[in-house]
Amino acid sequence: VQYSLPQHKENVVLATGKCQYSAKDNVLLTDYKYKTSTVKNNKADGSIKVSLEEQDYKFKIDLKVPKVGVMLVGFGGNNGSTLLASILANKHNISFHNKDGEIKPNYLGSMTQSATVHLGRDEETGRDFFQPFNAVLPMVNPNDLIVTGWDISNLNLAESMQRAQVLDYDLQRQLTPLMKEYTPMKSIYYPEFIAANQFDRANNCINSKGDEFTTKGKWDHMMQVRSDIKTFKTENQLDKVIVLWTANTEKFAQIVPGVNDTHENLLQAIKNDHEEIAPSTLFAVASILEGVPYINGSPQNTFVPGLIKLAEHENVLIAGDDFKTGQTKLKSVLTQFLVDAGIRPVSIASYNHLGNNDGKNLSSQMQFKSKEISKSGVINDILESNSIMYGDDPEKARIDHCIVIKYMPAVGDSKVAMDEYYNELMLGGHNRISLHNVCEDSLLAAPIILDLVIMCEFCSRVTYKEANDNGDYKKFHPVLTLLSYWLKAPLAREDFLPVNGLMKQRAALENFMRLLIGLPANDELRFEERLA
Ligand code: NAI
Ligand code: DG6
Repeated sequence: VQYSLPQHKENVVLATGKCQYSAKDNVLLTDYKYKTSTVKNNKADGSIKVSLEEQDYKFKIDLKVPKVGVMLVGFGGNNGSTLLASILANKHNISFHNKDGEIKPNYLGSMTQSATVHLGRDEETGRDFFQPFNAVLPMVNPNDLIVTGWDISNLNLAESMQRAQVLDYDLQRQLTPLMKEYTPMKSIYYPEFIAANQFDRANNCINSKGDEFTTKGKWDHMMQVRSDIKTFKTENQLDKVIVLWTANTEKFAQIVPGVNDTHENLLQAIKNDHEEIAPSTLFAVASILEGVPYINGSPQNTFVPGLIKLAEHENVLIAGDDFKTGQTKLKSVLTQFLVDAGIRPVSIASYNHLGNNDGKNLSSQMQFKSKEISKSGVINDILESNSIMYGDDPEKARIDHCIVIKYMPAVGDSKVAMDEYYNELMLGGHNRISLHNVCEDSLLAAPIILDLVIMCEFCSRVTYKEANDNGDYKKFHPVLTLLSYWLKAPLAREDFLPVNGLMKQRAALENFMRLLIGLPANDELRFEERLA
């Protein structure tokens, strides 16, 4: 089986014996035996019964890379402008100078562009062989993404980039002529959902007359977004579009029975101009009704039950919430390491201060609350995995974990995160780990946005069925939890819990790529070395 990788100008030859290539449809068909185990924990007689389960699946991967458009809500923000700048710098191969010398464009921080997958042992050298993540199966090249978006602020993207103060001046200078060609589309601004200190920014809104904003006509606002999506898709002759929220953090919406609990109620509530309908709800609904995947990069609970049900009803991919960039990414590694090493975290104090517009918005209590919820939950499943240290009741497996965020304009986008991990050791000892982490928020977030888009698109080209099923191949469940690696508070489908540990999330992605080319999950057993 052989296929080409457009981004890499090389061919992959698969001799795994599990794959077939169909030239007629340009698809790869792969057989995979999924093995898992279930446990019956019988507390009455103190026994634990472990059973093995196996299921044969067939996967179909469409190898044609489509032309993809990305629509960012919050296009003119720090993340939005940094993302566009990174694409244009790479696409036009713009090098620039800073005090360290010449910097060539790159996509560091993007797992799909700058990390690798373990494929096996090199026949000749005996060393492990690693292939770029995006060179296992054909993926969209970020340089080919067509980008647009909405913002409540009317600055063009060159001005937004200057306002963001993220990139070195020499790069900004070279990018300005390209960036100024992009202007955000008008957006929806309902003042009560974001901090009052954002009011001055709102001069590019479909629901305003001068300084007056109306929250009446929510259905029409949603339909305007649908129309923007349709127009963008047609004018750019796109095969696919993905919408991603990287606008300000909103306050949490209340879950109100009869309003946002079912998809029918949610649509009716939009028609009724209900006060719990946020701008992000309208963007998500518009995307889903257009059959376009929607990703939430902020912490607010856009995915109320009615919205998840709408995505299920329309069979459209959704993922969220809140990009996992600096402090939290490290926390989901470090806490997992401690707990898996049998060291008992007792408390984690997480402080951060930042001076960008995100920090300004989060200085308001309701918006901070959304972020606090998102940042607090990331260790729960890790603690719950260890009954020796935290007891049998998962609901009670909690430690002191405080989140503090302060707005400090002087540090700009260079968010400073300080964490103290206080851990219990053997025989009453304690260990204290203090971390000081200057995150560079938008330079960490922009590559994550790329990964979310690229992997979301890739997953939409993979379908599956049980091996004995003669019917059609099916899409993945609309709640695309494979994207959890990039998200602080991973959205889980009903009856499932989120997985936060970064290494588990990474293993899922790596093994997913491996299974699609007929390889078993990476188990690190390495028998060739360990057995006599
Ligand atoms: P930002 O404040 O620079 O950008 C947000 C943009 O959204 C602004 O340009 C604002 O005018 C616009 N906006 C606000 N409401 C809007 C609406 N209804 N429609 C369209 N545009 C609207 O913030 P930044 O730093 O770009 O972050 C964006 C979001 O991503 C924030 O919610 C932040 O909490 C979240 N986030 C950022 C991370 C990072 O490391 N940079 C990590 C995790 C989440
Ligand atoms: C301060 O916590 C502001 C937030 O928007 C964060 O910068 C962002 O959520 C990234 O957080 P973390 O914990 O992933 O670095």
